[in-house]
This record gives sequence, C-alpha cells and structure tokens, in this order.
Amino acid sequence: SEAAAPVPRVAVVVFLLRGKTVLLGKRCSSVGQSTFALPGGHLEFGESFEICAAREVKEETGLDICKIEFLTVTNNVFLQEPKPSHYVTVFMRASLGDPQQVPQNLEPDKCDGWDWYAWDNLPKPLFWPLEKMVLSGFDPFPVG
Ligand code: 8DG
Ligand code: MG
Ligand code: MG
Repeated sequence: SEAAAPVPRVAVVVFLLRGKTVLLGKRCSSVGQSTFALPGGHLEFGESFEICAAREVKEETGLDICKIEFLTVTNNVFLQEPKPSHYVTVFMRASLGDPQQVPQNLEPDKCDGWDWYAWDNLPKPLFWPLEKMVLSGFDPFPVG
C-alpha cells in the first residue's frame, strides 16, 4: 500500500508569561532536537485554540493557565528534519492561574525540563519557528 501523502498540521503553542520571563523547555523530539521551545502541541478535532493551549500546557507541565489570548500565526515548513513536516503554528499567550505553581516535566521523553527565562536573555538555540519571531522583533508581552 502507498504511504499517505503528507499534509500540513495545526499546532498551538503558548507564551506562558511570568513577570518578564517565559516558560521554555529543551526539546527531545526529532523535530527541533535540543532546541528551546514553548509548551504546546497538536490541535485536536473540534478544539478551540484556548482549550488546546490549556490542555497542552497542563499535559506537559502540570500548570493551570488563565488569560489565554491569541497572538499570531506562522507557517513553518520543516523539510530538513529527519521526519519532514509542515505546521501552521498558532501562538497564544497566557498567565499562571496561581503564580506560585511550579512547572513539572510530565513528558520527559519529549522535553529535558521546563524553566523560566528572561525575555531579554533567552537561551540558545531557540527552536527556529520561535527564533524567527524573536529576530523579527516580536514581543509577546502585553503593552503597558
Ligand atoms: P501532542 O501529541 O501532545 O499533540 O504533540 P506534541 O508532542 O506536544 O507536539 P510538539 O512537537 O510539542 O508540537 C507540535 C508542533 O508544533 C511541532 O512539531 C512544531 C510546532 N511548533 C512550532 N513552534 C513550536 C514551539 O515553540 N513549541 C512546540 N512545542 N511546538 C512548536 O512551530
Ligand atoms: Mg503535547
Ligand atoms: Mg509539545
């Protein structure tokens, strides 16, 4: 039988903001191996961006988020990766429901661990869809 033709998929990722820091984790997955990325994952059938954002953050870090808002969307084609893929990536922002809550690494096969990083001192290398945004001057923090 023939392999299914590849198709673009939708991902929802979250700038989880705490003061002037964001939550990032170093990826262990084949796409973006060893680069720092936002929590997030695949949009499921019938799901809103907000529900997907809250679900993925909870599954990956145990954190409960609030003030979930849409920021922007980018088109990301990964042809050089071991497994070529294409994602339409929806970027959301959110805050911690409880500012004292600490992230847990609930999917250690996919991530080395989560931590807060100052926006003006981000770790390297960033996952390239995120790197592209930072280089373009994108700022996920609310104005004022
Ligand atoms: P799932 O089974 O939980 O739905 O998926 P996942 O294992 O959590 O997927 P993921 O790789 O974390 O996210 C899906 C895709 O989203 C990823 O392969 C590429 C795209 N993506 C970006 N930027 C980012 C980002 O900053 N973080 C994450 N996690 N994914 C991103 O384009
Ligand atoms: Mg996930
Ligand atoms: Mg993920």
